[in-house]
Amino acid sequence: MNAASEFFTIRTPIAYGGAQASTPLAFRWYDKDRVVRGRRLEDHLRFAVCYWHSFCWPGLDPFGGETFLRPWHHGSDAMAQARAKADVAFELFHLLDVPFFAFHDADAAPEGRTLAESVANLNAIADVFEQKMATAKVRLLWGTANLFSHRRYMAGAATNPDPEIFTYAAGQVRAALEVTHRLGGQNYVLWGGREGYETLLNTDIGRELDQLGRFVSLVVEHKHKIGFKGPILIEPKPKEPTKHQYDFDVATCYGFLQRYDLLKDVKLNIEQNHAILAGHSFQHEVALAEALGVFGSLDINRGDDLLGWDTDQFAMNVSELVLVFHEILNRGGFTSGGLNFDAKIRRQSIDPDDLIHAHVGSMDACARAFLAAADMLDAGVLTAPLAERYKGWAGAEGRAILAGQHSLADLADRAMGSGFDPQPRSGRQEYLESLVNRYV
Ligand code: XUL
Ligand code: CO
Repeated sequence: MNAASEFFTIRTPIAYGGAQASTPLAFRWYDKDRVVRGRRLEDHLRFAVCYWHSFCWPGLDPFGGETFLRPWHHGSDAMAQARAKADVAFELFHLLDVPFFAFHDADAAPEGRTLAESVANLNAIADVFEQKMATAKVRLLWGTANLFSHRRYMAGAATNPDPEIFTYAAGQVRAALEVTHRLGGQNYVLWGGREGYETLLNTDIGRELDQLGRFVSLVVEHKHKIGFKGPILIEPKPKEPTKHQYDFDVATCYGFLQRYDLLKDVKLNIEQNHAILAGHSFQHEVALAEALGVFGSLDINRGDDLLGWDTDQFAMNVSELVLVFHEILNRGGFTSGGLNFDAKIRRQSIDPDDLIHAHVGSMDACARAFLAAADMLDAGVLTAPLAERYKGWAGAEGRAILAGQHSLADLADRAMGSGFDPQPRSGRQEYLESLVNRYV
C-alpha cells in the first residue's frame, strides 16, 4: 500500500507566509532562510519530527483504546504495515519541510520472535529509510532503542535484577546504535525508560546505579569502536513509568555522569514536561545543563501545570520558550542537538491534518520565541544587567578570591577593617520581568 500521498489533504509543503498570512496553514514566524545571528533559522532550530507519537501512538489512554484508526495499525503483515507507516512519515517530513526526524527501533520495525529477527526487521526498515533519505531532505537527529515497552523490561533494562535482561538490552542497543550510525544520525539517545524503582523493599539502589553506569559505559565504548561521532544523550525524567527514575533531573544526571566518568562522551536531552514533573522550570533545567557543560538537545513539548503526568502536548507557550532560547542562544546555540517534537496530538485530534497543524503551530511558536530571544540578546536586555550585577566578581578582588589567592582569615581580616561596609543592592526582578514582556 502506498497511500501516503492521500493520507493528508495537504499536497504541497507548508510555506512561510508572514504574520498576516491568510491561509490557515502557513508559517507566520518560521522563515527558515532568515539569517539571525549568523545562521539560518532552520540551522538554529533544527526541528525534528518524532516517529513514536506521530505515527505509532494510536490515541489510547488508560480508559480507552485507539481513536486515530491509522491504516497501518490494521493489517496482518507487520513489515508491510511498517513500510506503509514509513511512507506516511516521510510524507509528513516533506510537507513540514523539516530537516530532521528521530525514532526508536520499535517505532520503525516490528518485534520478531527472537532478538535476531527483531534486528533483521530493523535493518530492513533502515534500508527503506536509507532509500527515502537518498532523495529527501530530512536527516536523522537521533536514534534510540525502546527498552521499556516489552514485558521483559518491566523491572528495568540496565538496572534489571537479571543480568540476562541487561544482555538482551545490550543486543538491542548495539543494533539501534549501528542503524543510527548508518543513517548518519547526529546523536544517540538513552532514555532510562524503566531504570528506576517502584519500591525500595525489592531494590538495591547502589547496585542498580552501578549497572546503569556500566551499561552507559558500554554504549560509549561501542560508539568509539564503530566511529560514531555524535554524543550519547541521556534524558532526565523524575518519575513515570516508575515511581522514581534514576535520571531524575539535570543535577542528578550530572552527578551520575561524573561518578561513572562519562562526562566526556555523554550529554543531556532535556524535555519540558520532564522538567516540570521534577518540580523545576524548563528554563532552570536548560540553564543548569548549559552551566555544567552537559547541554545536548531538547525534546520540545509542554506538560499541563495542573496534571502530574507526562501529557506531552505540543509546545505553544511562547513566553516560556523565549527564556529557554535566550539561554541556548546566549551560549552559542545547538551543536549536534536540535528541537525534537516529543509531543503528541490530543486523543480527539483524529484528522490526519491535525498532525500538520500541531507541528506548524509549534514550529511557529518556537520561531517566534527564538526571534524574540535573539532581539533580547542583541539589545543586551538581560545580559547587560546580569554583567552589571556580577561586575564585582569580574574585578581584581573577585577574581583573586575565586583563584584561591585569599584564605578565610585574609577575607575575615579585610571584613573586620574599618570602613568596610558593603551595601545590598536591588535584584530588580519586576523591572527585568517588564523588560522581557516588551519582547514577548
Ligand atoms: C518518555 C520520553 C521518550 C524519550 C525517548 O517520556 O520522553 O519518548 O524521549 O525514549
Ligand atoms: Co523525550
